[in-house]
Amino acid sequence: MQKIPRPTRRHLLAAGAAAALTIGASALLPVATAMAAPGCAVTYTTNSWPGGFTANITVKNLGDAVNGWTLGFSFPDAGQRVGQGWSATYQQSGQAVTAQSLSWNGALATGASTTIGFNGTWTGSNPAPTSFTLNGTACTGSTTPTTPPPTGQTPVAVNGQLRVCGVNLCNQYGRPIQLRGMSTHGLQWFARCYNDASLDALATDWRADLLRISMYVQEGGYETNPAAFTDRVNTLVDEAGERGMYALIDFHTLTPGDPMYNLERAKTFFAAVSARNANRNNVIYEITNEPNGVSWQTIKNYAEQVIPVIRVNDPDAIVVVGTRAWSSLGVSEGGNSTEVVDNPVNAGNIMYAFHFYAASHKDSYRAEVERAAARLPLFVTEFGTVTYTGGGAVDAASSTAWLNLLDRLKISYANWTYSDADEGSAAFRPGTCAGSTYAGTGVLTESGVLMRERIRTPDTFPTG
Ligand code: IDC
Repeated sequence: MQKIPRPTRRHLLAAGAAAALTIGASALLPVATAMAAPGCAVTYTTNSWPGGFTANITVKNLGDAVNGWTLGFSFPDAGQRVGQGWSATYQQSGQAVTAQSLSWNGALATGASTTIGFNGTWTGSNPAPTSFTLNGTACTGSTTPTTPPPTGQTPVAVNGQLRVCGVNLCNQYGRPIQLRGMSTHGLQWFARCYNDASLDALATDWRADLLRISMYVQEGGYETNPAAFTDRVNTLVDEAGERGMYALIDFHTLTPGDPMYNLERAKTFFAAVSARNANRNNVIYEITNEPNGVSWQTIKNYAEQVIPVIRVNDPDAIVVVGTRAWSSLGVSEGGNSTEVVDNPVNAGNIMYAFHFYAASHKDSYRAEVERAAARLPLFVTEFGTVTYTGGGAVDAASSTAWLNLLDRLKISYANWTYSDADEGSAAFRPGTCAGSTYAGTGVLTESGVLMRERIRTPDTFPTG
């Protein structure tokens, strides 16, 4: 077999590849790069049903910056047709299709990506196109970062793309499931707790299904450096995906309690993360953590402005909407779930958040959850075993009553927090994240021991 030299930096530059490519990144390129510039990388994914499909296409520019682009590809089957599209102007002639950029997404810097899509129809079969061009140059690169598709029996491998069915969270087989996992603490404070060893422990020792990525917006969070926090979230989505866990992207609004205060930030953030993660099947979007001091109508208005921003890029992902009074379905401000049942968010494939802290919220809250769960798809995106301050002693009896209820109703949950914060709700003892050991019970607090025990019991994910 002919030996093909590993591409050198000079080869890459001579071939017109991105100057921004580092030596490290060059290892990700196909060996053929030595001869031809990759130009671009494309991922094309579809959701298909008899006669119809939705396609999402992520285009990554690996060549020089462009200002205006045309993506070209051919359908393998003569019966495949482009219908209504978004984020590009589509034309089809025979089996050849072009998608032309719009004014707002025409500029693509080296290394930048954009996501477009369309609804299509098919008659014979619906295979994905096998080659693409960007402004005439063949797209032979690979989209990076690439997360190898999870294999084996991980939660994402078994359940695939989730969707809401009735009041349940359902897997790719349309069967109700419960996801059990942990929430990060604020990324601005506890980034050191989310590393390979801690995430390995979460996936394999805790056998968690879910990582909630808690990105505060205020308190030194997103608003102080949107690009860096967006990157950090995307990296954690990849880390969760590599381990076969779902990632719940939490836009952690808290103070002020009016989500409208962060509406523009939310639109910017969710446009970015939904475009970046459109082709992944492990992402769930939580658009506001704990609205408080505002009406349900205000939260609903916020949701109806943010959800379309996500859906344009990632039409099939589940979105979770926070509820009134710190996501208590209104209860902590004297209301109840009827306000949501009577006036639901005008969007499909959504769930409503419920939060509790076991030492503070007991029977009356449990009764309301049981009542609401018959009518609304609920997701406990955050809860603690302690008081609502995040501190104090573990209330084991109330925590167990809650967890039994959630298990019985198949309500998914994430526990606050997978961190070594010096407070009762944290799973790790203070100082743990300065070390390298996360598995086992030696590093855990009382809350951590209780939660690990519950989360690591075997899942029952139906596959038929
Ligand atoms: C708490 C943290 C604590 C931090 C505080 C303020 O545990 O270290 O100082 O936030 O940012 C929530 C919130 C969550 C709170 C948690 C405990 O979603 O941000 O975390 N809690 O108070 N709702 C109810 C309780």
